[in-house]
Amino acid sequence: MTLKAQLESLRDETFEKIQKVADLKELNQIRVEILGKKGPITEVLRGMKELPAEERPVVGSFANEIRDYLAQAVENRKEVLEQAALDAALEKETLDVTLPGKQTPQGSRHILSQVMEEIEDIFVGMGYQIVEGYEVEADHYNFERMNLPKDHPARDMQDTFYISDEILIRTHTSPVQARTMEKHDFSKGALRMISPGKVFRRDTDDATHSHQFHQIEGLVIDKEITMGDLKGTLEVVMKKMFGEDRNIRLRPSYFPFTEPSVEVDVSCFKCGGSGCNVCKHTGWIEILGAGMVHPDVLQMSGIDPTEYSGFAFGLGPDRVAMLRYGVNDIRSFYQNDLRFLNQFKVKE
Ligand code: FA5
Repeated sequence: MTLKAQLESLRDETFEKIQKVADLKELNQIRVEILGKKGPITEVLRGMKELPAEERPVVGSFANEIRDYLAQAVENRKEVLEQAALDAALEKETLDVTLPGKQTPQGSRHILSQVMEEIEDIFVGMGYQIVEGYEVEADHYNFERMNLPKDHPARDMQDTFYISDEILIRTHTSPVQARTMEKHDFSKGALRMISPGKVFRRDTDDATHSHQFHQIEGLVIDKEITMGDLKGTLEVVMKKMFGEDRNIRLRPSYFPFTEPSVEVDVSCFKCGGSGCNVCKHTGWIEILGAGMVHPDVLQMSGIDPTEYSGFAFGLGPDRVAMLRYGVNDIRSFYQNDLRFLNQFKVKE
């Protein structure tokens, strides 16, 4: 067989092989075998020096032609196989864009946080600062500085968990009053603050009592603050919270840290005062405790009661939320039942 015939049959056999191969790895093997440095075509080209001079260019260019032809065939086959592999992968990984997406459950602020933030916004709008207190508090601030010395009978109403004789978990947010008063620089103006937070008491849980609940403390100290300022402030706040038609009334009460002390009622937002199940047919809803800061409390915080006076109040936002949303058991707020909590879901 002539060299030319040999090359021709090599071309045809290889071409056929290339067309049949179904795998990219095998195709590469064929390429290396036939077109590589040790392949038959390179061998022919290498053996050309044995040929008579006039045949060399003819054989050389024919061998080159075959090499280019086969290289192109490999390239074409490679494209076909790659496309087929891609088609198969796409077929396997078909994405149905009409399927419903996976739902990621999204949380929302707790209803009590929402109510507290709403009350905070009202006071911030009136120029109050928000002060954070400590949930683990000293007996000194929780009781003594609030005019409740160790043997005071009113301590019984606010028993709590003691970490040591002097450290407890606070029973109200009132200790923040003492902590803020002793730090305030009155040369820079009046003190106007609120302090929201958790408080804890040895109360038996029932529909309106929880051993852990929230309070929002309020305190204003300046020269010539009167009971009129307290009443006016609370009236504005209650109207913002429960509607412009609301009225408030003050009833005498007792707290060791205020003198005089009052309980504040707001006219019922459901019946407007005529009597219904929300206001227990009285027309009024008890909403907070308040009073004029006791002179002894001012004095203990280094403030001269002959020069300064002030008012303070303590509000229970859990009870506000209960009234506002008709929740008849305070424990619902703390049981983490999503069927209950999701009713108050807000879009953040
Ligand atoms: C106080 O704690 C006073 N420190 C409030 C105060 C501050 C008066 C400043 C004057 C000046 P009292 O114990 O009444 O007061 O609680 C205040 C509010 O907390 C109540 O009106 C009620 O809304 C809420 N509260 C009290 N105990 C519980 C409880 N166990 N569960 C839920 N809310 C409660």
